[in-house]
Order: sequence, then C-alpha cells, then structure tokens
Amino acid sequence: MSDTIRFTLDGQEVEAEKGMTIWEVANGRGLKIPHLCHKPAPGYRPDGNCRACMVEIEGERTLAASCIREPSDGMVVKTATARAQTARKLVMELLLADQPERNAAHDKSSHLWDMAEATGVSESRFPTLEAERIPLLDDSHIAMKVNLDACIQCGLCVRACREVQVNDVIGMAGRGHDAYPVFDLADPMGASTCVACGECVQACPTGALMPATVVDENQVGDRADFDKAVQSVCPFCGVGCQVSIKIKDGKVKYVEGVNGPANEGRLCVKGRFGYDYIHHPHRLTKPLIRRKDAPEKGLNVDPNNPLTHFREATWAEAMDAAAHGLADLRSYYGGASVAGFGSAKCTNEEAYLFQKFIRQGFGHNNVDHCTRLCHASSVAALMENVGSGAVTATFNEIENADVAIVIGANPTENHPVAATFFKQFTKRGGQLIIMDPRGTAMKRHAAHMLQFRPGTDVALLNAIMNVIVEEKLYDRQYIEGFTEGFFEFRDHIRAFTPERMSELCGIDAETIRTVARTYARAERAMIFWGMGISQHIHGTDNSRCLISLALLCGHVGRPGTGLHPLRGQNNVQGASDAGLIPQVLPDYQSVTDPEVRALFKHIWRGTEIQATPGLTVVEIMDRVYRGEIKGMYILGENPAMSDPDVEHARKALAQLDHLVVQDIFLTETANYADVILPASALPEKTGTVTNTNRQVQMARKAIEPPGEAREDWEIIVDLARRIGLDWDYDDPREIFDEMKMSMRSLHHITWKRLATEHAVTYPCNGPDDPGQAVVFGDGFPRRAGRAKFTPARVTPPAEVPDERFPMILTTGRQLEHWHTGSMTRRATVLDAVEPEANCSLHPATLRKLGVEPGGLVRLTTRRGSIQVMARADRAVAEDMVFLPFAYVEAAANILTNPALDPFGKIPEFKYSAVRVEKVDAGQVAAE
Ligand SMILES: Nc1nc2c(c(=O)[nH]1)N[C@H]1C(S)=C(S)[C@@H](COP(=O)(O)OP(=O)(O)OC[C@H]3O[C@@H](n4cnc5c(=O)[nH]c(N)nc54)[C@H](O)[C@@H]3O)O[C@H]1N2
Ligand SMILES: Nc1nc2c(c(=O)[nH]1)N[C@H]1C(S)=C(S)[C@@H](COP(=O)(O)OP(=O)(O)OC[C@H]3O[C@@H](n4cnc5c(=O)[nH]c(N)nc54)[C@H](O)[C@@H]3O)O[C@H]1N2
Ligand SMILES: [Mo]
Repeated sequence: MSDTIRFTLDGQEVEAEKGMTIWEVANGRGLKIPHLCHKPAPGYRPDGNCRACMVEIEGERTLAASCIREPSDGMVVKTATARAQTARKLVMELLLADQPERNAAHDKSSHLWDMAEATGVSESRFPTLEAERIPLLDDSHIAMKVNLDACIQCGLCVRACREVQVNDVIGMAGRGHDAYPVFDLADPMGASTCVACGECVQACPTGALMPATVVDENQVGDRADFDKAVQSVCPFCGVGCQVSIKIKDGKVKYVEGVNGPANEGRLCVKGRFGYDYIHHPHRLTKPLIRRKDAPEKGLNVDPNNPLTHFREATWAEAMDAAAHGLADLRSYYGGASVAGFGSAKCTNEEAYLFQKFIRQGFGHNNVDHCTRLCHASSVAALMENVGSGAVTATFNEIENADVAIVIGANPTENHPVAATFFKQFTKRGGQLIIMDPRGTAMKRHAAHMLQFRPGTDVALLNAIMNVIVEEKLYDRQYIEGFTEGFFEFRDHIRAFTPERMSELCGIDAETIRTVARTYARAERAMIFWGMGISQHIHGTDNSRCLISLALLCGHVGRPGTGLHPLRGQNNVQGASDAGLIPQVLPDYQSVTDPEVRALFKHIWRGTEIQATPGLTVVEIMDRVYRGEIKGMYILGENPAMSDPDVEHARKALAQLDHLVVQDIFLTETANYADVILPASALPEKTGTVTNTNRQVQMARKAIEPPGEAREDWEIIVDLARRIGLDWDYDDPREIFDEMKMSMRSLHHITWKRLATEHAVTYPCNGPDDPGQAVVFGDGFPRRAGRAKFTPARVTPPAEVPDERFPMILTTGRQLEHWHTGSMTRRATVLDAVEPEANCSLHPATLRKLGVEPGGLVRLTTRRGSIQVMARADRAVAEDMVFLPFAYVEAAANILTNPALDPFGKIPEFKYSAVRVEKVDAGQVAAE
C-alpha cells in the first residue's frame, strides 16, 4: 500500500501523505480554511466539534469538518463552494450571537474574530441568548481571568489541560450549547488544583481565558496590542523553553510558548507568568560601593534602602574599585588569593568570558559555578564511564520509549514542561517507573512507584542489576560490542541480592524483580535522574549504577533509549561546556593535558594555563574561611543562600578583603560585597544558552536593562581590561566565534544559524543538520569506543539519625520558586501562589509532634536551627522532613551538611539528621 494519497482539492490534483487531514493539506498549500476548535500546534488532536472548517466532498450528502477528515484516493474536495461558505458563515454567526461585542471583547484580536473576518462575518443576525445560563467572570486566579460569556465550547482548553499538559484539571460540565469548562469538579479556578501553566489561556481562541495582565478591570483586552514580540528562551530551568515575549511600553505584557525543539509550544507557570521580577523595584540600577562608615558586613541590608551600607557610584568609579581591589590582591598575595564563581543563569558567551577572566587574569583554575552543587557527581560518573557529561538523548525521545525510569527527580515541579512529555508517554501506554523516597505528583501516572529509603539508591539499583545478571536479562551482544569491565562487574553484583538489599532500601524483593524485568525486557528504555541521585556523598556511585544499568541492557544510543540527568539551570549545560569548571577548559578539555594548554595559549594570545586543576565551590569557600583566598568575583550566584552549611559560607564571605558581586538584585551574597555591579536579566540581553537536551538556542534582548544596568558580558570585558587583559570584544558574536575555535561541540553551529533557526542540537554533523538527538549509537568517546562498568558499594549517608537528631531532613524545590528566591519571590504571580516559608511532614508525624498543619516547627541539625511553617503531606515518609531552600527567613542551608562526595565534590543536600520540635505561640513572641 502506498503512503501517499492523490485527490482533487479545489480543482487541482494534489498528493498528500497518508494520515493528513484535508485541513492540513489545504493549509500546506496556502489555502485558508477557517478553524476554531482546531489548533494546528504540536500535541493538539483535532476534534471536529465546531464545524467552522466545513468543506464539500463530491458525492457526500453532508459537509465534512476538514480538520478531522482524511482525504482518500480520488476524492474531490471543494473548500470554497457557496454551500460550504454559507454553512461556515452560519456557524460563525451563531457563535458571535453569544459573544460580547467586539469593542468590549476580552480579546479584541482573538482568533475567533480573525476567523469571523476570514469567513466574511462581522456581526450576527441572531438574537443574543440569555446571558444568565452560565457562570460569567471567574477572577479567582491571580494569573488568569475566566470569562465564560466568550466560551464557544470548542474544548481546546480541555485538550490543553488534559492532553497537552496532562494536568487533568479542566473538564466540561453541562451538555451541548450549555456546556462550559470547569476546574476540578466546579471550583473557582483559583481554588482548584490548577498549576497555572496557562496552556489553556494560550489555546483559547476567544478570550474566554486570558492572561490577567492583558485584560483591564472591565475584562476588556487585546492580545495583539503590544509594541514588539521577541523570540527568546525562558530564564528559569534547563528545559530551555522557547518563548515569545510581548513588550508594551517597555514592560513585559505577557508571554507565549513558541514551538521550540524542547517545549513544542508549552510553558509552565514560571515561564509564562514569572517575568515581572525584571521590573521589580529592587532591581539594581546603579553600581554600588560599600560605604567606609558602613556597619559590619552581614545580612542586614534592607533591599529597599541599601544606602545605609552602600553608596551609589558611577560605572567608572565602581569598575575602578572592583578592578583595583582584585588586582591589588593579585600583586600583593599572588593570583591564588582571588577566586571566581560564574553563573549558569548567564549566557554561554558570559560563562566563557568569566572562566577566561580568572584563568588568564589570575593564572589559576579556581573558577567554578553552581554545577558543583548540582550534577557534578553525575557528570563525574558520566565522564568516567561514558566519556561525555551531557545527556545521551533528549528528553523528548521518551516519545519513542516503552519504559522510563525517573529517579531522584521531581519533574512536575522542577522540569514541568519535560514532565508533560513524560505524562503523555504514560497515556500512550509507556511504563513509568518512579524511584523516590517522597511521593511525587508523577506517581499518579506511574506503573511502579518505589518509595524507598533515602540515601539507599546504590542498594536498590544494585539489587535491580543483580536480578538482571542472575536472570541473564542483560544484552550480551551489546555488552560485548560496546562496553568494558563487565566480568568484574558481574562478580561484584552477585552479593547484592534483592532479599539483602530489600532490608536496606525498604522495597520488597519481588517488586525489585518485577522492575528489573520491566526495564531489561523493554525494547527501548530511558533513565532520567535529578538531585536525589547527585546530592549525596555517594552521588557519583549512584550515577555509576544508573550508567551500568543502561549499559547492561543496551539501552543507550538508539531512539527511545538513553541516560538523561535533567539539568537544572537554564544554562548549566552551556556554562559547563564553556569551561566554567575548575578541572577543565571549554569542552571538558583537561587543564592537565599539555596539548590542550598549548591550544588555549595560542587562542588566548600567549596566556600560560596552570596545569593543576582548580578548587571547587565548597573548597573555595573553605579557603576563604581560612583566609587563604581574600578576594572573589561572584557573577549571578547566591552562595550566601545556596551553599551547604551556609552560616559557614556567610562567615567566609564576611571575611573577604574584596568581594565583587554582579547580579540583578541585592542578594544575600551582595550583602557582603564591597562593590556591586548592576547586571541585566536574560530578557535584557542577547546570547546563546544550552539546555538539558544539548540544544544551543539564541536568547534575544526583548527589553532594555533598567537604569544604568549593563549586560553581563560588557561588564566582564570592562573589568578584564581594567585588570590588564587586552580584551577587545564588541559583541557576543565575537565571543561565540572565539569559543568555536576550541569547542568541537560547536562545529557547524554558527551565530547566523542560531539567529535564523533559533536552535541547533550538538553534536551537529553538517550545516543543514539540526543536530543529533541521540548519540553513541556506534560507540562512546572513550578508549576503544567502549563505555565502562564501574561497580559501586553501599555507603551510608555522612550523618545518620540518632537520639538527638532522630529524623531525616531532605531539601529541594517547589514549582513556583527558583532556588534562593531572588527572582521568584519578586515575581507577583509566583510569590502570591507560594508566599510563605514552609516544610512538609507526614500528617501522622505532625500529630505525634502535636502540631496542626500550618503551625510552626523548629528544625535543628548539628549546624543550626530554623523555624518554619509545617504542612501536612502524605507524600513525605514519616521519619522525614522536606524543606525547600528558597526562603531567606527560614534558610534550609543553615541546616544542611557540607560533607562532600569524593569524586564530584558535591555536598549532601539530600540527607541530614534533624530534630523537629513544635514551636508554641508564646515561644514565637518571646524569640
Ligand atoms: N521550580 C523550580 N524548578 C527548578 C529549580 C528550582 O529551584 N525551582 N531548580 C533547577 C535546578 S538548578 C535543578 S538542579 C533541578 C533539580 O530538580 P530535581 O532533581 O527534581 O530537584 P529536587 O527537588 O532537589 O529533588 C528531586 C527529588 O529527589 C528526591 N530525593 C531525595 N533524597 C533522595 C534519595 O536519597 N534518593 C533518591 N532517588 N531521591 C531522593 C526528592 O524527594 C525529590 O523528589 O530543578 C531545576 N528546576
Ligand atoms: N539545600 C539545598 N541547597 C541547594 C540545592 C538543594 O537541592 N538543596 N541545590 C543546589 C543546586 S542544584 C543549585 S543549581 C544551586 C543554585 O544556587 P545559585 O546559583 O546560587 O542560586 P540562584 O538563586 O539560581 O542564583 C542565581 C543568581 O543569579 C541572579 N541572576 C539571574 N539572572 C541573572 C543574569 O542574567 N545576570 C546576573 N548577573 N545575575 C542573574 C539571581 O538574582 C541570583 O542571585 O543551589 C544548590 N543549593
Ligand atoms: Mo541545580
């Protein structure tokens, strides 16, 4: 049977792929058939309910909805007959009869009005139906306004919510013409379980659902009323959603998802509604220098009035102070007295410049960034065993998988758009296996939920691999062809029987066996992981197990298979690629390799690169604490909140002779600065960023930075010149071109391509190749092309519960907040949804403690103590507390353990022994 169909469309013989609809074929040929309930965007199934797209098919009595009708061989289709046009007009008129007048419309430029025009209808002959039959305004949600008088029952919001984002909140109540969308059973939107991804708002063709920022108090608005729309990349997480930022009067009016390779048009609450942090009055708009008469350094600066501690300065003055401070330390104590933390929130070009600034300017490699606190251990294990630190397949490859493991990650909150693809995978029958000590929202979609004991990943994973080895479920051919170390590994794994490991991890042996068989027998399977794997003193061992598991079963290198550590920050992949890592130069080229150093010496005009790997984040902080490092340059990081045992980090920061902080806000870290340089947020600058999928994308300037704030790259270049470097970049493009000289990963990726194509995945094999979604199908970038099995032993956490600290503290994230809160606590919608510092405990634990949900508890570890509101959450194990780290008033990192993984040097954020106590109202007043 042929895969093409031939039929006649408006008198022309046309060819179409099988499975296409008449509407698609027509649209592809430039014929505009009106459509309302049909959204030609990825993920949206045509529904054929509105009849706005009817066409005539020869020999058929009734007209056909072209959005769902597939042509057949020999069919004769006419899109513009009088009959079809009259029918479409009638549909439109009936719909308009019920609409608010156009000049009072919720969205004057709605798709509905466009389509009415296209159909040749401007008003309706029909009387307006009684307005009372449906609930009208629902303004209970801070981000979205619901005006059901404009609803045409097209069901797009339901498909958006249920099928695209798979949040299952919106449904239709009532029947026929009286049907209308409801949230959960019939809650106001604001009281429902809606996670505010706004997909429904983006899908709604009439303005019945609108971004709150677009409509006025009378619910009148116009989505097309903006000065410009700029295509860029979301500034929050590593998914790298492409966005269109609509700017009006110099401010972000609203944001829409664009069909980028990662997000396919989707966004989450932060990416859609979280941008007004860039307009917050706390934005730094002028350089600041610490006053000579300032009080002691510490967390005591009021962001509304920083002038008690700092004075405003001109750029020239501030840059001089910043540069002299660093250069003086260099000449007095030597280059090693200065270290730098770069940023995974800035662009690739900025990351590259920053590491070059430290390496070239100070002659050593003591430059690092938040990757150290993040996937450092995963990357260590991947480099060791696979030969590359990046993902082997994009997360979108889950589309081709039968089985997927998500372990130690909570994508519905932390990679919400990736999560939509995971949920869709389960709807198609894919088997999702979740392994997490905490019940996550994804649990509902899982075939297996292994809620095991925290810190016992090696035990659980080794037991799974024991089953695969004992039952010979492994892929022998793959192991022979593509790996090394299997026999030692097999001998090692024999001791880890499900029965023995079950005692450690708390999952019964039979479940372990079932899961092992499910993964091993899958035709194609993927593994996704996050901080629950990496942030342990055995984080590298945890990742080694995941790698071995995939290798055993040959689940790497083919579509629908792979290893995917979900990268966190919007540009942590790119910052790492660009060399913001103490052991390696750009593209993970080791500083210990003389050839590599020679290459950079050449590109950097004679600079000698130090051959010793530099110090990592926590190691740098320790040296600062000991007084060995006396000056720091910190770009777009907030270690005074994000480092483990943060009181220690804060004391260290306070001791610095000279601290230069470059940020967009006066952060907790900037509180300790000597000079503060006001930078620009991502939507205020142009540059490239690389997401978790290895997709290099172009972020574009949508708006001017506030006041005198400057783009980060400009500030770094200026500072470099002032410490004596002969830098002469005038544009990020020149920096990108220099990066290409040493980075093979950027082969065939040019600035020009990114400017027009918006995204290219690396590795990229040619000027027309969009890049490789799946890698290592024909071997690994290691010796003899083979990946390696590295056995892992069970290691207990650095600190286990005892009598004084009987429970387990685990820290992490919430959907609405970003890390240390600097951005999201200043974003109106996000802060309104999640305004208060909180922790979560099992209801039974709360009862035992005598604490009502919403009451206060005190959490104490060996490092310190905080008070925080406690929520009841059955997802948390009875002996655990979950604490997000976004809140300065109850900073999680006062409590966390700085013990490090020996390979990745990552701290154990996910496990400390803690004491939880009730705080009485009287005590609060007294404290
Ligand atoms: N909303 C939001 N999204 C974010 C961020 C944010 O701050 N806010 N940050 C971004 C960044 S930089 C990162 S790195 C990612 C992080 O994304 P995730 O890795 O999803 O982040 P976490 O919430 O820290 O932890 C993930 C899970 O680890 C589980 N866990 C705890 N202990 C263990 C254990 O011993 N074993 C296992 N297997 N699991 C355990 C926790 O229960 C939790 O569900 O998110 C990114 N996305
Ligand atoms: N307890 C606990 N601690 C953790 C973790 C945990 O799970 N638990 N997770 C760790 C992980 S995975 C990570 S990645 C780290 C994150 O730690 P950090 O990177 O320190 O946290 P952020 O809050 O993201 O800091 C980014 C800073 O950059 C600023 N910024 C944003 N955009 C720009 C820009 O364009 N230019 C400039 N110059 N500045 C900008 C923001 O205002 C903010 O101050 O936290 C780690 N700490
Ligand atoms: Mo991270």
